[in-house]
Amino acid sequence: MPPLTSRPEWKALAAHHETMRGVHLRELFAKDPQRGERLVAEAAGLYLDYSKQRVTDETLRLLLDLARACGVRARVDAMFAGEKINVTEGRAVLHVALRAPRGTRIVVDGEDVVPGVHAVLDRMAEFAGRVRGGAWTGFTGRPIRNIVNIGIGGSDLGPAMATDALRWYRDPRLTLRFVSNVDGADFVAATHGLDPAETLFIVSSKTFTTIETLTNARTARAWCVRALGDERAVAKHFVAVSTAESEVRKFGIDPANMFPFWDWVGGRYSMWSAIGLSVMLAIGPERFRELLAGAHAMDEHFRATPFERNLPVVLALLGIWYDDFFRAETQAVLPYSHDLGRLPAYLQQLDMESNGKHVDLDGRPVDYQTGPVVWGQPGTNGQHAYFQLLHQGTKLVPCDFIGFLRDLDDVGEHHPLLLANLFAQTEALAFGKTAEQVAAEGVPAFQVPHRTFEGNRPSNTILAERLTPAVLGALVALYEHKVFVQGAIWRVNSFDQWGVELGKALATRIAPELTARDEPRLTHDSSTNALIRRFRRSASA
Ligand code: G6Q
Repeated sequence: MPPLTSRPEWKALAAHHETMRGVHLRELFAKDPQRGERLVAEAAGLYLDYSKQRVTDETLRLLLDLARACGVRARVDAMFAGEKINVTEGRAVLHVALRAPRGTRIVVDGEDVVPGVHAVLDRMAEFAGRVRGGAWTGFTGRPIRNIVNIGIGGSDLGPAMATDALRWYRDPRLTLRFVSNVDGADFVAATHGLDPAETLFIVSSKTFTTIETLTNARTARAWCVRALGDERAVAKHFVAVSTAESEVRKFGIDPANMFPFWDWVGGRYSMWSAIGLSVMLAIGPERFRELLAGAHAMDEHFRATPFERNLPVVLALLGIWYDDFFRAETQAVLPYSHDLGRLPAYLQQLDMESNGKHVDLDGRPVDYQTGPVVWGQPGTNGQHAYFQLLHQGTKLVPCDFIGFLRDLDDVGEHHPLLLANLFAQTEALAFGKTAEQVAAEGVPAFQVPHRTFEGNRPSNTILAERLTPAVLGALVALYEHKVFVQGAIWRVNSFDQWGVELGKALATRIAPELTARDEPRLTHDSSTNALIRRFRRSASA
C-alpha cells in the first residue's frame, strides 16, 4: 500500500482544497438553488442534510475516489465477514453480529456466532421480565426497584447514554443509576437514597479486572451485605456481565447470574451485547430489540448502499475533508434533544479511542491528521455558552446538529422553539452576516466588526421523526460506521486502545506508594515524586 499522502487521490484533494479554501457557502447556495434538497441522504429513519458543507460535486467525487482507492469496500466486507481486522489483538470486530436477526450466519473461527448472540438476548429478556415483573426479588423478598450499573468506559457510557436517551420508554417504577469513577463520590451519589433491599447491582466488565469497576463492586458488596446482614444476599443483589467467567467466580458472583459476551465485541462497541442489560431492564426486552433492529437497519444500509448515498461513508468523508485538508482539529456534536445529553460523551469515546492513533496498520508513523477531538453539549444550552466561538472565533469547528421533528413530551410550545434554534444556528453558521448588512441596520461604525459574522462555517443536520429506540440504534450505528470508514482510509486500527495502558500501569505502581506505611523510595521524576510526598504528608497530618 502506498502511503496515504502520496496517493494521487489524496494529492488531487489537496490541490482541490486550494481552490475551495476561499469559496463561501453563500456562493455555493446562490449558484445552485436546489442544493439544500440535493445534498441530502436518507436511511434507517435518519435524514442527513450536508448541503451546508464547503463542498462541490467535484469535492464529493474526489472524496469518493479516495474511499475507493483506499479499499473501504473490502474493509467493510472483511468486518462483516468476521475477519480478524483488529490486527494488534488478533480479533474479529463483530458488533454488527450483536444486532443480526436470528437466522443470519456470521462465522468466526468456524463457528456461527449469531445463535449464541440470541441465546444471551433470550436469557437477558427472561431475566429482565422477572425483575420488571417483580418475580426476581431481593434477599428479603422485596421486589427490585433500583438498578445500579457498575462499569467504566465501554461498560458504562453506552448504557448510561441510552437509558437517558430512552427516558420516555423507561419503566417509571425502576430507578437507574450508573457508577463508573473510582472517586468514591460517584458511588455515594449513585446509591444515595437507595434501599439496599430493593437494589440490584450489575457489575459490567469485559475483563472483570478493571480496577475502578472492581473497587466500586467491592464497595457495593460491602454496602449491601452490611445493610442486609448476610453474605448470601450477594446472590440476589449482584449479577455480572463479562467475558471472563473465572474472574466473575473469583469475585464471588455465581456464573448462573452472569451474562456473557465475546472477545470480538470491543468495549466501546458493546452496548448492544449483555453490557446493555441495564438498558433492557429500563425499557424492556421488546424496546431493546427495536434498538438492535434500528442499528441493524443502518448496518444493512452501510453494507449495501453505493458510497455516494451511504450515510456513514458521506459523514466520514466530510470529516476527513475538514480534518486533513482544512486542518480542523475538532468536531462538535450538538444534539437538540435534552435526552441525548450524553451522546457527545459517548461519541467522544467511540471516535477518539478508535481513531486517536499515530501509527498505521503496519506500525509506521502517519504524516496526516487522524481522529478529531470530539466534543459537544445539547442545544439550546450551548448557544448561551460556547457558540460564540463557533460563530466568531478563529477556529473552524465542523458541527453535527441532531434533532427530531416531533417531540415526545407534550408540555406546551417548546418543540418548535427548539427546532427553530437548531435550524437558525446552521443558517447563521453557514451564511453569517456581512458588515454591509450590519451597517444597514444602523449599527454604530465602531461596533460593526464586532457584530459581523463571516459565516462559511460548515455543519451537518441529522433529523429523525422522533427519538425512538430504533432511531437511537440507527444513529449510534451511523457513527460507529463513520468512525470505521475514517479508520479504513487513515489505515489505523480503530479497534485497539493501547494508548490507555501506560497511565493505568503507572497508577498501579503509584497506588501502593501513596499508602505504604514506611516512606517508599521514590524513583519517578521530581514532579511526580513531589506530588506523591505531598499526598503522603496530607494523609498523615
Ligand atoms: C473500550 C475500552 C474501555 C473499556 C473499559 C472497561 O473500548 O476498551 O473503555 O471498555 O476500560 O473495560 P472492562 O469492560 O474490561 O472493565
